[in-house]
Amino acid sequence: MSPDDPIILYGTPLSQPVRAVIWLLLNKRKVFKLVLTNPGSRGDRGSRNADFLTKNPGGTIPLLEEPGSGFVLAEAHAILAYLCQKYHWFDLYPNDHRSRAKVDWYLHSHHRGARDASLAFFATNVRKDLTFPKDVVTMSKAVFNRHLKAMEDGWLKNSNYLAGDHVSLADLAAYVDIAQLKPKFTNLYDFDPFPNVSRWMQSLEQFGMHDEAHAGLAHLGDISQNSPDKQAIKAANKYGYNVIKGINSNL
Ligand SMILES: N[C@@H](CCC(=O)N[C@@H](CS)C(=O)NCC(=O)O)C(=O)O
Repeated sequence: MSPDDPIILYGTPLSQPVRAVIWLLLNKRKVFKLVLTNPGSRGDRGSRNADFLTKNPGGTIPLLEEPGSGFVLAEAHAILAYLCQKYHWFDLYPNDHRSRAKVDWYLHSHHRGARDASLAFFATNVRKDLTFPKDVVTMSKAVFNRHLKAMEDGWLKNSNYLAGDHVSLADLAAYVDIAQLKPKFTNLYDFDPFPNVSRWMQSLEQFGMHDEAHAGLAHLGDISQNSPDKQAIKAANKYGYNVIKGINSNL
């Protein structure tokens, strides 16, 4: 591999943390190669096979790899922050200490907050091959509901976005977990009691490359009545992958 080869992102378009990284890269028109990697699988293209584990012992997607140097980095928020620092995308990850700390504040809180939306509502509907203990799902729902209320009555009450009046990495990270549940996508959550969160989600639809980054999710569609089967999930990931590939080949 040559250092001039595009950066590699391992993951799938339906994965929320992968989607945050995809959205950033598309928005910044940064060429990358998406290598489809199945979360949790020990198969050839899985995140738990021996080769993948040498790169990311945690066995999760997303994983970023820089050809040439062989530098690898996992954890979506670490990747987002790294990319912004490397390419000077300070509009989304400000350079001054206090503004950046506000973005980090939200990013750290996210892991036991908005992220719970994906276990409580998305994974339980989409990953029928996995069994989630009832108590764990109940707790995740409670954590997510409380987090959403904190967004509604706190972060988004007096400002347009999570870390102030401009879009930042905090918004991308939160949106991918939360907005996947709205009627336009999977339709798994009632946002009517949350007008500030609804207004915030609507604003982020205008953030460049929203539709392209969410093409796979839109292809999956409303799953509130019937859980998607393996074929539907595969087709959605493939659709999202082709949209991303098409954009990259035109950059
Ligand atoms: N905290 C991690 C979470 C990553 C994560 O949960 N990825 C899921 C897919 S959405 C995964 O790889 N699961 C496979 C597994 O844990 O075996 C991040 O933000 O990158």
